[in-house]
Amino acid sequence: MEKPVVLVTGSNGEIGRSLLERLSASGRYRVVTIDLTPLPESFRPLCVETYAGNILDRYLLDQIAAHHEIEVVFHLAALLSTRGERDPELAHQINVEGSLHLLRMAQAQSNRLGRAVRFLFPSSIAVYGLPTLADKRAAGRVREEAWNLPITMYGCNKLYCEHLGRYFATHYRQLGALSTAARLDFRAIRFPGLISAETIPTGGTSDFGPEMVHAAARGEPYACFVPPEARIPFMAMPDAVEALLGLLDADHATLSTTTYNVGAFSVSAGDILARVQRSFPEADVTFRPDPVRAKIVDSWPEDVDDTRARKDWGWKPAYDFDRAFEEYLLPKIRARYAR
Ligand code: AKB
Repeated sequence: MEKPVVLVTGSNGEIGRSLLERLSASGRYRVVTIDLTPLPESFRPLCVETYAGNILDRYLLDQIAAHHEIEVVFHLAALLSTRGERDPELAHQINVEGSLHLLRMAQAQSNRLGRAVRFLFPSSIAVYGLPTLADKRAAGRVREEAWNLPITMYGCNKLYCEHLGRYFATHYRQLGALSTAARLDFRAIRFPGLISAETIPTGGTSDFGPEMVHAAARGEPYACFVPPEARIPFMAMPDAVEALLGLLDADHATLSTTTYNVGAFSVSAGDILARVQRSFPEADVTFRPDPVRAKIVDSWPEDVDDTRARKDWGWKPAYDFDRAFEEYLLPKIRARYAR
């Protein structure tokens, strides 16, 4: 039997590249990708087909769907929180209209195949909005339903798309479709800030974590845009990819919701600096808070309650803060910059 086709949007981004490697290592799928920028040569052998194009191009999406029997979609393409504040309308277009196009395409595929296409959507801690630091401290680890009051366009977009996905999965009926039409199987994960050894993020607000680590490893000075006490949850990239695959593989019957928190470790910018200095004593880091970006980080929770993901589909991060540094970030980043 042919392996199922997986479509990855935003394949050239941070999560995308790690996911492609992991999907290829699993040997279970044929991977098709779409990203605005062409995939680097080294990633092409991991895919059966790669498209350079825009997810707002419905004609292109229809073409992709016509050429492949897509059974799984990882819709990773997005404009992140800092970039989204610079151009909120563009963020809305990409994050909401783009997601709607993908959902519609996947729904049509479900109907065509006669079974539910699984649609994996990376949401974010940006859907939360704690109005004050006192609220943030008092809230501690937030549950999925709490504080859904985002202060960024990106956070609003992610929260809305979680609902859009839930709507497609539970209520949507295409006009004229047979009552037996298969519904989309939508599953979302609210990711914390992600730290990858391979790539440096762009346009996000949790970027201060990975930027500090990479700058120290490169021996470059870094001006951190949040104060040392700014704290949010973070996760090492391999855990983020495992979370996506864990939720993908979960039996639908075990899922009590369409959207899950996942956590790993909660640290402040000062904690990250202290850990960086242990490995790179020469690290030249200063704190120069940017009021807009610091406010966004202040509005995000200190930590998330991921009890539901642990219970429903066995989520458990492999990397805590120390292990993420010792066994993943430091060895890989050192090797990367030595090259
Ligand atoms: C961002 O900073 O915008 C993202 C996120 C937390 O979703 N990394």
